[in-house]
Amino acid sequence: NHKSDSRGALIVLEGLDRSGKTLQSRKLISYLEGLSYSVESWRFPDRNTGVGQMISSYLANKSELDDHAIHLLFSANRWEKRFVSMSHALCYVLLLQRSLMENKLRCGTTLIVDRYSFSGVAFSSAKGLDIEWCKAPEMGLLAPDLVLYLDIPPEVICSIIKFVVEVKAPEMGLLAPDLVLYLDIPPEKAAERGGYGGERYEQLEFQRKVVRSYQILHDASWKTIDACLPIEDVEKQLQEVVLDCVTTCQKGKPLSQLWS
Ligand code: DGP
Ligand code: NA
Ligand code: NA
Repeated sequence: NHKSDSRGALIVLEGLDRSGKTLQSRKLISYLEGLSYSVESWRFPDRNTGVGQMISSYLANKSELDDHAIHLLFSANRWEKRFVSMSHALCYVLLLQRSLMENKLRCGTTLIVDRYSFSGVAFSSAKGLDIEWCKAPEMGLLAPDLVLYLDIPPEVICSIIKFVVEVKAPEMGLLAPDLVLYLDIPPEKAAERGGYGGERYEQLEFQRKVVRSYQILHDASWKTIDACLPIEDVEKQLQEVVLDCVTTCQKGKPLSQLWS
């Protein structure tokens, strides 16, 4: 069935701090909305969740955490947006529920995501952590296939199990983006931009290491854009590649998992 395979695109923006990701995400959203596409703006870390608040306090130097521990918190922050839990219905169908992210995409909504797992690996490996160790929590957590809270009538459980079997085993890992837009800026140039230095990682020497880590992660899904060009030029270039990607996904390009 061709039509039901049509979906939104998963598009990620990556780059050093102050490379212009947030501004360009906003511009992409209004561009796609102007063309009547269904589109949402996401960002990682999402500082609004409980985990996100711990990350935010760490970034503001208000708390100290072991490098491994903070790496796992950043990853957990992506996993918590991967799955839907039906806590309000007194039952939890984890993993076999379509993910929050996957659901949006399958319903035809394109997601423009400001940072994703690549930031996770680039920033933690820049501290000296092993790159494969950094990738591991992004690739696939072991989780229960089904957890049912038993305080509901058996008939309801039966219908949930039936639903679960029909949905089939979904992807175990985080979703791979259809397109990674890398906003390329020399660390020295980024440091000259306003607001720099406010958070933990915004230090020139460290950002130089992040660039090297990003270079290792680069693959065919990446598109590098010169972030030193005037804002309007960056905007134009992004619009072109994004439109192309959205069209391909509309035609039913299958979803895939990150680093699998
Ligand atoms: P932002 O809100 O985009 O300015 O990101 C906050 C900072 O956190 C920024 O310096 C990049 C860094 N960062 C983003 N995601 C991750 C991650 O998954 N792991 C680590 N270690 N750092 C990250
Ligand atoms: Na930042
Ligand atoms: Na940003």
